[in-house]
Amino acid sequence: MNVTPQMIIDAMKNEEFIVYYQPKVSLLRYNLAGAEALCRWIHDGKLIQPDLFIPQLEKMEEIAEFDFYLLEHICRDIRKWLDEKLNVVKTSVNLSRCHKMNDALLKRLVGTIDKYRIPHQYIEFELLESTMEVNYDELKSLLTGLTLEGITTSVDDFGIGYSSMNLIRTLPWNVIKIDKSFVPKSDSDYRQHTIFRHLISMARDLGLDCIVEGVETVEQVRLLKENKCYLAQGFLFDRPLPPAEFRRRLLGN
Ligand code: G
Ligand code: G
Ligand code: MN
Repeated sequence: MNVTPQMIIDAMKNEEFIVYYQPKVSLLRYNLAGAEALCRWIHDGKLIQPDLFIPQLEKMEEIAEFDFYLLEHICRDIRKWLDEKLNVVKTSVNLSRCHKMNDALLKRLVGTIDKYRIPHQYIEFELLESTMEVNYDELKSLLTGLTLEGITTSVDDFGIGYSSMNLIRTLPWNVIKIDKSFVPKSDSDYRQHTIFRHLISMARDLGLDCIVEGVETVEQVRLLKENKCYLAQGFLFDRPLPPAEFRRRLLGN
């Protein structure tokens, strides 16, 4: 699909983007422990998955406005659920690495969350592992600012970027989200198992929360628990759910 800036601007204006919510599950009691907000695009009557347009969008300036647009929608949903007195859970919001990581970004993120009077503990930002282009000092200042606001941050897709170790050595993250490609698919893959085990224990020893994404089998759940990782997100539990369906999950929570 060939996406142009104008298409994105029009789609935002026409409210064609919607937010799905994928549950994060606690493996201690199998209850709802959080959610990740993931966008979908209803274009010409079809539901378009983000990997068909986000990579192109990330090459355009519009990605910044797009993230804010999504954040507004997410805050609006959470406000509605809070008003309904549902047991709201922390929702993580993907933040593109293309933003200019400055004070203005921090102010606008917090400003949006506050506009909807969302208590800060209900929001987390997921940032992809840094690539070479990210300015380290700016990223540090953004993460520190969010921490001071009581908003948690998570390293998304941990393990597949270029500079993972450097990124977690000195920056104040709260959560490491292990990329789905690191989840062992068979018992016999020694290298895969070893890396997986050590990623989880490293996160724990650093005092970071650890969640594994892409959990698809009962066997993988067993492996997570064996390694004392008790948070999972994946198709075994739920796919990303439309808001009405996710709301029903909150009702039962
Ligand atoms: O299901 P999934 O196909 O939902 O998402 C594919 C990719 O698109 C994910 O890697 C996710 O980080 C990215 N993505 C989904 N929603 C958003 C969003 O609102 N903002 C940004 N920047 N990326 C998103
Ligand atoms: O932002 P991030 O890359 O973490 O987005 C999560 C992506 O992982 C989304 O595209 C989501 O649909 C996808 N995903 C979530 N659970 C599973 C799963 O169990 N298996 C696979 N293959 N993909 C998943
Ligand atoms: Mn993510």
